[in-house]
Amino acid sequence: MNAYAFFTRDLAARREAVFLETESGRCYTYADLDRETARVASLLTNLGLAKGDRVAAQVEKSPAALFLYLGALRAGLAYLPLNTAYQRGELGYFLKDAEPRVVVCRPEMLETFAALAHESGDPKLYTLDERGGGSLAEAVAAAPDRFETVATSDADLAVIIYTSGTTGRSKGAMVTHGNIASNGEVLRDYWRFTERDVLLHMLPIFHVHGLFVAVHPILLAGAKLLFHAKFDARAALAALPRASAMMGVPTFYVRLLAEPGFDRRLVAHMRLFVSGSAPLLLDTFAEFQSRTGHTILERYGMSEAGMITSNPYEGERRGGTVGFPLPGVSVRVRDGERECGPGEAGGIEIRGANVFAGYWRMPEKTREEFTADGWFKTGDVGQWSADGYLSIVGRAKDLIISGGYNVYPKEIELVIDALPGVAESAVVGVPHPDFGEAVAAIVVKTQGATIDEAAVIAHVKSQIANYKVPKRVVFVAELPRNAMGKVRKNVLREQVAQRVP
Ligand code: MCA
Ligand code: AMP
Repeated sequence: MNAYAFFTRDLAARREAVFLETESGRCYTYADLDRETARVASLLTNLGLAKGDRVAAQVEKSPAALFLYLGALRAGLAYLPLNTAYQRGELGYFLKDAEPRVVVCRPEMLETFAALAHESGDPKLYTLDERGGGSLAEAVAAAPDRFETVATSDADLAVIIYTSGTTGRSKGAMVTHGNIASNGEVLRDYWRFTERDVLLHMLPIFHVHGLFVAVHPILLAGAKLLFHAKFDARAALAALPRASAMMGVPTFYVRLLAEPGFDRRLVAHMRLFVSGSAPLLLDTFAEFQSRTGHTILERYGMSEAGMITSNPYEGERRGGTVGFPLPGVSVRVRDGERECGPGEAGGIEIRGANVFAGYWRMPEKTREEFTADGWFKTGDVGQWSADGYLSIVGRAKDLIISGGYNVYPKEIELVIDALPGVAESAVVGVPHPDFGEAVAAIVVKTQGATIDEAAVIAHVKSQIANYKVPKRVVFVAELPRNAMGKVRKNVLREQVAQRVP
């Protein structure tokens, strides 16, 4: 079934209910959702796009951007959301790889995309600004507001999410209608969303957390979103009295706790706080509990699989753990071929209707990431407790998670190594009070080179997304290596940890 049709199957009964309210108080009902997504779907279909064709978007968060996603879904097209921090080089790769037929961008990026379009199949370009204006808005406004949702099967492609890889090359995770429909329904039920809920939505909508997890259960429940363009602690304090639930990355909760006005009284009426995308530190978990009386519910997921495990709604929410496998999701922890018992660390492998269909045009890579018996290897290292709670105790993949964004060291090392004066570099994640982990670079100069920290930072900033830029650059005479010649990143991590932030 088409996931949009599934999410909105009760829409006729709640047309006048508010689906989304913006920061400035503008409301969109479920009837508006129906009309706006019909217009998007009509426009895209009338352009000749057919099932499976890609629609890419690098736009600011706005109701129109959300309707673009849901309209593409409704038309059976594959939506490709792009982080607004991505720069030209990153974007060029995504467009060439995915070959979208339509690209929607911010007005100030039109020239960049026009230049890239020539090398990637000449997609049709539209603009959309943060207020919902631009050539897309004009075309959508002129399109019919009725549309018969395109029938799709569970296996049909709904979204491509690019995730960086350990080699520095990004992979497009193919997420299907069946993946998002099943996961959305499980989350609505597990976290008990009903039409009475009001979710404070401050996450970006170009990743799974903000686009799927914080939207699909709301649609299915007929609930309401308080839709803010970005996270802001003060704005959250002002909005929380009208909300019943909130979802965020750990940095959101760290920043809320830094606000003196964030107290028990302000959130006494709240039903649920959910955290994910990165480890929630035990300190944050405990301080939140003592300050507000609420126990944050931590869950675990990834782009390739949506949500995998969750702490319980009722029952003990245990800090430092990500709870139990969600209904319909199987999780095993293995050390090689052997299943680990409680207290033993091993690779987390998963199976279920939530697991993606593979990496876009990378059959080899896809095969590598699945076991012979069909389980997806997450690259996370986990451990069961005796009573069945899963903890994430490490990562087999060389990955840094900063403020909920994934950063693969290899990609940054390649950029730094290309700078004249650099002999080689190593990038590691170090503890950071705000972002959980921060990117740090260790650089070896070529003989006689005069580059400094500012030059390295400026160079990286000019090439790739800003959240990937090292917060600190440290120069050393040589990189520590093991007998195999591999850089000993754990040694470097300890050496630079004291020097960040
Ligand atoms: C911003 N900056 C960052 C980050 N965000 N640096 C490191 N890590 C970050 N996450 C830097 C910018 O480069 C900039 O530096 C400066 O901070 C200010 O930027 P600004 O955009 O104003 O920052 P902010 O508004 O304070 O943003 C911080 C944030 C944001 C609110 C924590 O990063 C955020 O919303 N993160 C959520 C990420 C997320 O949704 N992840 C879900 C992935 P300069 O000025 O030098 O340029 S989905 C997922 O992981 C799976 C499926 C799951 O389980 O959910
Ligand atoms: P992404 O590729 O952006 O979907 O990020 C997925 C990764 O985020 C997972 O593979 C985990 O490493 C990490 N992650 C998500 N939720 C949690 C959590 N609650 N605790 C620790 N790591 C998490």
